[in-house]
Amino acid sequence: MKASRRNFLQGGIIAATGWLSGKAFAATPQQEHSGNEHHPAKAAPRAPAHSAGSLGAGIVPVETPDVPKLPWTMDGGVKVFNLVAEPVKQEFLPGQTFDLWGYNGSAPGPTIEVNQGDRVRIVVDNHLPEFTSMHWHGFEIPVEMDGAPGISQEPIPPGGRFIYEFTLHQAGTFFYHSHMPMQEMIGMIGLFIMHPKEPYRPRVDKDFGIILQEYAILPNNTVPNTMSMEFNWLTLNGKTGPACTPMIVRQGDRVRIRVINLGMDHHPIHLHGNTFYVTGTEGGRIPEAAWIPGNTALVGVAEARDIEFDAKYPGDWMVHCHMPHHNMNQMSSMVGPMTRMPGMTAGKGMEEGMGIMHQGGPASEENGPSLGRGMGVGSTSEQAVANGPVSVEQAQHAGHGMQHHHHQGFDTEVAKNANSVPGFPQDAMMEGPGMAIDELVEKPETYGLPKGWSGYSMGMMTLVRVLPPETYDKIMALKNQRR
Ligand SMILES: [Cu+2]
Repeated sequence: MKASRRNFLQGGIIAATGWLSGKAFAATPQQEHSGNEHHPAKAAPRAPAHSAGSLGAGIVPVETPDVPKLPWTMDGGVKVFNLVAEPVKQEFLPGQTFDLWGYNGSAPGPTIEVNQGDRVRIVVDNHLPEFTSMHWHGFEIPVEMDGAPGISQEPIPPGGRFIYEFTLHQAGTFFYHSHMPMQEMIGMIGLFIMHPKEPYRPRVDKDFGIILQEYAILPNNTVPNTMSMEFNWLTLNGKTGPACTPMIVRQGDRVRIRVINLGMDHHPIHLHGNTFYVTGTEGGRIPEAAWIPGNTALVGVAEARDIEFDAKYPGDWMVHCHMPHHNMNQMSSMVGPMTRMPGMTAGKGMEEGMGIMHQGGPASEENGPSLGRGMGVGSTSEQAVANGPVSVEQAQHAGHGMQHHHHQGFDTEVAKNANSVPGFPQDAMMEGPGMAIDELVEKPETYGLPKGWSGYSMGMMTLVRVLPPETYDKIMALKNQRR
């Protein structure tokens, strides 16, 4: 392998020079435009393809729960990937499917996993109805490959293709994303893991990757409002609690979790019951002398944070964003008293929120406590609200969960005088017979969780399950059966 790497590099330089020698923005061999017709990938057949293996000794593959890996083919010494930018249907929760844009049928897009030193070619096909461009976030690669539309390349037109090719000398947690901001907000990002040649010390037994995203989707809509500044769907790897697949760990394992964030908010990611060290950023590995212990890592927009810990303590440990509004699903229907008090207005816009009043004062009857919040449809008292996180039918289908309250002698989940209590509702979340959907989100990774658990998992919330060997083996066996 090493002997032939020199040849890959030479080949790459020729390819890059070929692009450079073309006129700026002119079609070149690496930029094929084919009008509006969609065509199957020619340069990168999707099968047969490699999907794992070929990592350095002692390095474990990254698991990205609920997100597929992107397979590749070899062309000489070059790993060839094909990413198709396209509209996708993404199911955040059972029965809650939204129209996003992503890659290869998934938003976020599939995870790319390579080794430090690899030469990679990534064929990007644009099956969107508008221009796009792919940026390799944090990559130290030639500027012609940077994916900055109008600067380093002409954007890729609908039906077009751009072939990126570069050699990767870095290692760490990186990502790819569309460089069109509104496309970023409708899902267009994916993890790009570069493994080091030698495993980091101490080496880990489990390595996970999580992408944080947020969407503003009005009730009875399926398309995110990418201009909104408020968000009601918060996702981990394109799923929202309780649909996020738990991370399964054997007690005693050393665990790494890589978290990246692309959205309009920063997310303090908190791990219960364990102290971790932040061992890496979007720039790569942090020297051990600079590791900082903690249990909450603030993952800013466009940042990556790697955390590592020894999973000493058995238990189902929550991992979640600690922004309270980020632990909710479809919260616009349940913004406190706004949904409850007859005659209260809601959904006042930015202008009023900034104090530009056309009538009345901020706390006047016209504006009310909703001023500037812009919650819009679903939070007004004049409209029927039909946007709970899960339909009653689905909850009934699940057949248990928070209904255990009834078994304990409660007639309803809320007190009879609830409407007269200032501040109500807060954690009622969804009224009606239960919101636990254990059976709908059941999978090997949820084996053995307490009945009704799913009723308390919302938004950016998942679990690291540190399991004794028997339970760990049982879940692995269930996973193998499912395959
Ligand atoms: Cu958050």
